[in-house]
Formats: sequence, structure tokens, C-alpha cells
Amino acid sequence: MLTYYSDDHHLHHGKCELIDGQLMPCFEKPQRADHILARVNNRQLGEVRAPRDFGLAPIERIHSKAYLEFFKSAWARWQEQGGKGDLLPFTWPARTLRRMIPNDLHGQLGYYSFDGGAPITAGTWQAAYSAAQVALSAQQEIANGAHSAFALCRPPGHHAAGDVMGGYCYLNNAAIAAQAFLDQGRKKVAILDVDYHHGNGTQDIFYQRSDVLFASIHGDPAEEFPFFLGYADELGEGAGEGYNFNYPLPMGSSWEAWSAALEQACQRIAEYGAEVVVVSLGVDTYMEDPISQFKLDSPDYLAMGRRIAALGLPTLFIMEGGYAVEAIGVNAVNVLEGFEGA
Ligand code: FKS
Ligand code: ZN
Repeated sequence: MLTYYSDDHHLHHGKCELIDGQLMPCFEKPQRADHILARVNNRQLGEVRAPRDFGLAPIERIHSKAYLEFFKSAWARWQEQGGKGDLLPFTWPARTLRRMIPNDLHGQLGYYSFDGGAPITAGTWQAAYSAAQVALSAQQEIANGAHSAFALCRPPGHHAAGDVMGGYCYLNNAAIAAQAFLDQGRKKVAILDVDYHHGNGTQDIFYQRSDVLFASIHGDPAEEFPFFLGYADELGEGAGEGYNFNYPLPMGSSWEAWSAALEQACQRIAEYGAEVVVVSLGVDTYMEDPISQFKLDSPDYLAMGRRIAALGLPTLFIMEGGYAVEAIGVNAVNVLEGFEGA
């Protein structure tokens, strides 16, 4: 399987995030992608290529121009103000407030985000832009006839909606790739989100549409980030009704419960008649993940890949989360090797 990867991800390195009342070094750090790349090479999964540049047009199919303009220029505005640290939001338009777009940089940052987990640093735009190009390059590989491809994206994307960043995510790589398939003539795309966290951004983007089926297996949002989306009764809306499936699982779930949910999700995808599958591949379901509460073990990821392969569909893997840095390379590549029948 071909891997697409860009060194540009190193340009994004947030300093800290707020966890349990303390500022901690960001869990979403460059070494994550470095470990996955090392494992891809070690296992000789296949050639590793740099992305092509498809420009902004395919990104603008998912994200609003205003949001992209804000994100792209935010760091420069912060520098003009003499900003020192990372650019982080601290006020959001929650229920009792108005959804205004203020003039102030931090006001706008609150408007365009849903949490304080997506710091903007000097290189964040470039890193996120390149990650989207990585996803698009792998997508193109499949459009050209490959049965599978791996987009080693960083930063991740599944929490980002059309004009909202958050949860370490800025541009929704999986959504951008899914839309590219449709724009090239595919009629039905399934997105299977196996990250430990619900892909709220992806769900929101396609919630009212039937051309993308979204299925997600994740920690029950009643107990786990992102808390405010990802419940089982969210089935889609309008034309999208019946094309959204959430499988929230209790904290502590292991492969037995997880694989039963995967079975159901795969059956939905098969019934739908998807022509292609985009997998939001997070491996934070791992038993030793420092911020997650599932109990999957490394061999389980081989079985995961095998079950996805049994769909018999062209499959685009897009990297999302995973924070047990030493193990994420093994676990992510296990899914790919399982898929290939290794
Ligand atoms: C801990 C708070 C943790 C943030 C969790 C973000 C998860 C991100 C991810 C992605 F794939 F996007 F990277 N809050 N008390 O793993 O879903
Ligand atoms: Zn996650």
C-alpha cells in the first residue's frame, strides 16, 4: 500500500493543553507521525510519497472561505499584536450569548472554534494545508485505480466542521477526501470513523446528505470528549436521515464489544452500497492510550483491518488520533497490514 506523507507536519507543534486543571504538554505532537512513518518503513508497507498540491479548491468544498481566511491569517495578526505564546481561544458563543463575528482576533477565534484544544502556532496553517494535500493525494491514488492508500495526516481532522476548529483539528481531511470522490463522479461514499473520539466535525458536515454515509464507533459522549455530539439517536436529518450511525461504547470496552459495533457499522456500509470507504483511522482505542478508556490490544488492529477489507471496497485510510506514541506506529500499521491480508 502506498503512503502519502509530508514533513510539513513538524511545523505544527502546540505547547500545551488544559487537562484536569493543569497545563500539560500537548498530546498531539510531531513524534506521533514520526513513529508511524518509521513503522511504515520498517514493515516495508510500500513506497512513501510526498503529496501533490491540489490547491485550495477541494478544501473550499468543505470549509467556508471566511473560516479559511481567518485560519490562514490568524498567526500573522497575532504577531502584529505582539503575541508571545500559541494563539488559543478563551471565550465561545455558548447558549446565552449571540453568535456574532467580533472584530477582535480572540473573539473571532472563539467564534471559529468549539474548545481550547486547537492551538494556532506559526506553522499550523501550513501543516494543516499539507495534511489536506496528503489526504487528497492518497484519494487521487484510489481514484486512479488503487485498492487502498494511506494518508499519514497530521494534524488530524475529524473534529473540524465547516467553519469550526477544535479537538486538535483544523481541516477535516477525511471530509475533504470524501467530497473529492463525489466531485469526481462517485455517487456513494462511506466514512468509517474508528477513532476513540466521536468525529463530530465529519458528522456535522454530512448530516443532511445521503451521498456520504457516516458511521462512528467511539467512547460514549455522555462520558467522553466531545460530549455534545455522537449519541446513538443521531441518525441524520432531512435528505440525510438514515445515513448517520453512531456506536457509542462504555468506558473500558475491549475488542469484544468494539468488534460487535464494527460488525454493525460494516453491515450498514454494505447495505448502503458504498463505492468507496474512507476510514478515519485513530488508534487511541489502544489499552495504553494516555487520554482514552478503551482496551484494544495491538493484535486487535490486525483483525480490524481484516474486517474492513472484507467489505471488498477501495479504501482510503486517513490518520486521526492515537497518543501512546511508542505503540501508535505498530497499531496503525497493523490495521493496514490486516487489510492487506498480512
Ligand atoms: C482530556 C481532554 C482531551 C481532547 C481530545 C481530542 C481528541 C482528538 C482525536 C483526533 F483524532 F482528532 F486527534 N480533549 N481531559 O484523537 O479525536
Ligand atoms: Zn481521538
